Amino acid sequence: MTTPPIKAGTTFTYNFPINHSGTYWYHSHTMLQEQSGVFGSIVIQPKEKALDYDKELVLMLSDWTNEKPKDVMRTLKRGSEWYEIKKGTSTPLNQVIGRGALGAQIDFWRQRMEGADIADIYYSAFLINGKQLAEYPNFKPGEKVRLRIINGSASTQFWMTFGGESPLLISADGLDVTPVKRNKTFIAIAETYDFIVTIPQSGKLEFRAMAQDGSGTTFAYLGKGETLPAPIVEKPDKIAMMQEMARMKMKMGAHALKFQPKKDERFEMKEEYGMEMDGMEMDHSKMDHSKMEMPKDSMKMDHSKMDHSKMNMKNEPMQMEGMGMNSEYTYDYLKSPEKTSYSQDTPVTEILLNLTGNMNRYIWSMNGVPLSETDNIKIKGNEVTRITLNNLTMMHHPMHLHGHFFRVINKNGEYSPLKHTVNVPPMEEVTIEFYGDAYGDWFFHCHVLYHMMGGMARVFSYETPRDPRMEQYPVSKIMNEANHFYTWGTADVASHMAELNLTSSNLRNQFNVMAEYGWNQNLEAEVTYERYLHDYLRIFGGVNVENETEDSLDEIETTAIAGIRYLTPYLFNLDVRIDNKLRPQIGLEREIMIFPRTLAFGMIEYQADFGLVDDLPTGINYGDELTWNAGLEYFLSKNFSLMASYDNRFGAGGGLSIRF
Ligand SMILES: [Cu+2]
Repeated sequence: MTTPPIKAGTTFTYNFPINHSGTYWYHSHTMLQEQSGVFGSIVIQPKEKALDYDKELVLMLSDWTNEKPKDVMRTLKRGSEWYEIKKGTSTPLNQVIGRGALGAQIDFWRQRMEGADIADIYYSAFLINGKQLAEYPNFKPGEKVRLRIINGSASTQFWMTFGGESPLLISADGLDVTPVKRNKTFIAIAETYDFIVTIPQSGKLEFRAMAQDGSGTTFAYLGKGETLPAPIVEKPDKIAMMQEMARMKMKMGAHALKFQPKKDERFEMKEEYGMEMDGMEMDHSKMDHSKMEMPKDSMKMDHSKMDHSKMNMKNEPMQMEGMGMNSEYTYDYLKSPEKTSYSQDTPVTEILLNLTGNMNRYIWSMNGVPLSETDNIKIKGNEVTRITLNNLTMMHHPMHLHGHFFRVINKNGEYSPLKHTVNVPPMEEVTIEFYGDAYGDWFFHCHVLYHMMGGMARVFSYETPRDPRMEQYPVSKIMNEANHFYTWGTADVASHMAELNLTSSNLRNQFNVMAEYGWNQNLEAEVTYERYLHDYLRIFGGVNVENETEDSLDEIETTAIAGIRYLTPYLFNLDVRIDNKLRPQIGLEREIMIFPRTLAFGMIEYQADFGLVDDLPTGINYGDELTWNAGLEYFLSKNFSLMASYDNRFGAGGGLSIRF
């Protein structure tokens, strides 16, 4: 946030001193341009080559969608199931029941979660240097090649594997690490890893990068001849993940949009949500290793790493190994060749950032507050800032800080590696720290592009004067990018009725238009404005139009309505309202993916009339009206579904559902 955006057709020259070498990349930070391919690699050669290799090759990983990135964001905001269906990673109820995971599913629903989640977007292709399959046949047998691998994806993290003997990992995020032989390696978005591979005497070496959710793989081949295949990483099993999380009694559903964004509730949030530390004594003096034989399903701690003599919590925050499920995501294999710790007398400021998200509305935030509702976080110069990143979501978040390298505290203690991006696995905690020596305002954000645009970002400010060129670009402008309105709609055309729904929504505000018309001459239309008080609760007001007498349009009644809408545990949409004739109404709505591509939906509404405003017919002192419907929807494509339903006003029928 130190230089202005480059306007179309203009040129901007960046001048910066080269004070370190390594593998880096650049990309646009304007809206969703990065998804469209506005990125590239930067390689800075070392002054003196210290490592032994003959040639080098950049491998830039990326993800490609044929959709406009803005439509991708809109699809995520509306909560469509389509990407999961298209990727083959949806977990409909029949599969959940078939696997004996109904209990876990109900536990998820209770916490307003649909299920485990790894990646949200369907991609047409995953690419290496722009190709699904990149061939480099000109390397000669025996040559040592330094692969400079960059993950320039918008929202895809990869598992990398190599054919032949395990390669030598020599560098991460541009900086050298203590070389280590390593094959299967996870690369988060924005990370870079350098490996030295040796071209085999006969055959070509395969490099595989599989999207983390197993929805696709991209390949590179080095050399000529028969393929030396890379190990195949198993696809993750989302139902098993859900069962595991339910077994570990994780508390999910921390707010992504708090009731009072200005109120500091970070510590309460950390306490209330996340892993349940059942019976775990965190007072180290009381920690008795002999008693730490925990049941297999509970937390797995790596005892070898718990060296009490080194447990000076103040200077070297302890990193817990966390749950078994995420054990393959630690950075323990990264060790800096030199000490990275700071002198003991440097003052330390601690910051807690809970990573929070709401899949239903696709809002991402920190401490329950999206970027647009925060102030800058002040960073002190010449001091250490230590940040605890506590992930309270089901997803991985590759967190990136501009302008700094930070220490990622791991088992290597004083030799913990320096990085610019750190992946924080679901429900895990990672500590990073950096010394304040860069001045200006710096963006800190999740590098999943759609999470960043959903609000999972902050501005770190040294509160030094801004560059005068930035005058037209106040920080608030960037901060509001996460608060844009997205608009979507559906239209049903069926044998018994027609229906139109329109929604326009930003973080706190939503406008809805709904119109239903039954060919048997029944209609209902409604326009409402809603205000989100927090993730699950909104207040609304508007106008409702309905025909008075059944099967006749002779009398149309228009009423003003006001009420609350609430997403209940188990994912029911509750609507409680009253109209200007003082008639209360309660409604409940739910949809469930029951088979692949097949959604079941149902709605029930009950309105009571005590005759408080209009007189009831003589002899009656209480009137009521029950409305309900139920049906099925079968997804044909992103925009079309077949639907069939029964509605007690319109009767039964079927037709086409269009999403736009
Ligand atoms: Cu994220």
